[in-house]
Amino acid sequence: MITFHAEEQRLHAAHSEFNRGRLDVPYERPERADIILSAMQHAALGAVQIAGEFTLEHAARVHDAGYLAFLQSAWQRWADAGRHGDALPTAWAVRCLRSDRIPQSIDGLLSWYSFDTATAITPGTWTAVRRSMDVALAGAQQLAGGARSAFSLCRPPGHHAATDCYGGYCFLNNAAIAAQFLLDKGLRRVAILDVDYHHGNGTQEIFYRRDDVLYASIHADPATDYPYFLGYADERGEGLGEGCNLNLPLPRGTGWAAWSAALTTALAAINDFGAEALVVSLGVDTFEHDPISGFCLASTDFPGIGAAIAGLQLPTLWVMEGGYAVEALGANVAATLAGFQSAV
Ligand code: SP5
Ligand code: ZN
Repeated sequence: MITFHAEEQRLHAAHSEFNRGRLDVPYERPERADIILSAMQHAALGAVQIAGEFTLEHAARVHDAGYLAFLQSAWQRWADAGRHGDALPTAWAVRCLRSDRIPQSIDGLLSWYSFDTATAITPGTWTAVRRSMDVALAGAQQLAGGARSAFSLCRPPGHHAATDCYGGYCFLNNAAIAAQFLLDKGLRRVAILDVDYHHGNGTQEIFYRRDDVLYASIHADPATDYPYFLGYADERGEGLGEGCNLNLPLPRGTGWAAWSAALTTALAAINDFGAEALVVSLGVDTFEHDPISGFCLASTDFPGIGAAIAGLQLPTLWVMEGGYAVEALGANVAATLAGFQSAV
């Protein structure tokens, strides 16, 4: 399988993220992509290539136009206001406030379009985000050209980004943009399997009322874990999309036995849906030593994820999402893809 990446993905580099009452060094940092790239170069799973450039029209198929205009201009507007540090929101239009007027000020806009304090906009964020989208689309293009699989080494990740808001280290929803690209190339049904530790609230929201994309996710129970407000099992899709959303929340402490049972359930749903291609939102923050997560998968479990997914026998695009245990990140990603490759 070809791995796609882009150097400019490093340019998104925050100074800090706010968690638990303190500013931490960001968990989602540029070296993550370097580490995974190096692992892929050594894994001999196939060629490693720089992604070409795609137009923003692909993003506009799943994101709001005003949101895209905001993301492109946010850093400049922040700098024009005389700010130098990370651009972060400070207030949100929650239940007791008005949400019928889109603010005009940069501070109002940062709040309007975001949902957490851990996702800073920095001078290079937009360039990195655009290239991360290119990386996803380069992989999707491979599938559209008949490839059995491709790996899009995206950074920053995407699955928390919704139609018109960012958060969870995510700005453009790379997996959703790739899935939409495949539909626009003529596929009728695409499934997205999200194995990141966190629920992909953005992907769910984007496709919630549609019947051409099945979203299936295995993740930490939102009762205890980020993103807290979405990811429960009773979210099944709405309208046309009813039955096209499958959430499989699991408790903290879940290990391979229960996790792989949920994977079997998700794969059966994807098979029943009649998907013509699969996009995998690949997070390896399910790893037992991940610094922000609570599942207990061992490095030796990851090949089994890839092998089980190969059993679907679908064209499969792997899109990188989370995973923060940098010492094991490269090995865990390469092991997952190697498990897939040896089973196809
Ligand atoms: C793509 C992805 O995996 N995004 C995850 C975003 C999670 N952000 C909130 C993390 C809260 C971490 N709590 C700190 C635990 C320190 N031990
Ligand atoms: Zn995650």
